[in-house]
Amino acid sequence: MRQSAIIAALCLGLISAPAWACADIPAQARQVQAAQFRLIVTPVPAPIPLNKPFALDIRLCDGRMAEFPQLTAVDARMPAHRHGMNYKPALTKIDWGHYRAEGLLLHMPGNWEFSFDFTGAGKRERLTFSFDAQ
Ligand SMILES: [Cu+2]
Repeated sequence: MRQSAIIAALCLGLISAPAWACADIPAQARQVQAAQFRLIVTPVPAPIPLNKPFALDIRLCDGRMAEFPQLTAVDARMPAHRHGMNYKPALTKIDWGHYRAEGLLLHMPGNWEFSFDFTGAGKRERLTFSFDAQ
């Protein structure tokens, strides 16, 4: 009886805990706070290179895993120049709240805005951060 209660508690803990320790955030990661979760984006390689392809490791933290929205698109554009990238990144879902975007390339120096589009619970949300490519 006692043992089964402990096992049940462990199972509940595993279910509600994030798949990834959100405390282990790389120094090169960018963080964006949303209403229901925190977005953590780590470039690979880091820092983001200019004129070379790179990937983004994308994780959701601090929320209930079961309520994490789906990441549907990742993009980057230069607001001042009104253009985007010349390549469309490929987005892969690795695990619940864990994604990888491949094939991004910033083809000129200056201010870029990264965007992350989420869909969940019948609503859409876009999170962004800016990056000065040099
Ligand atoms: Cu530009």
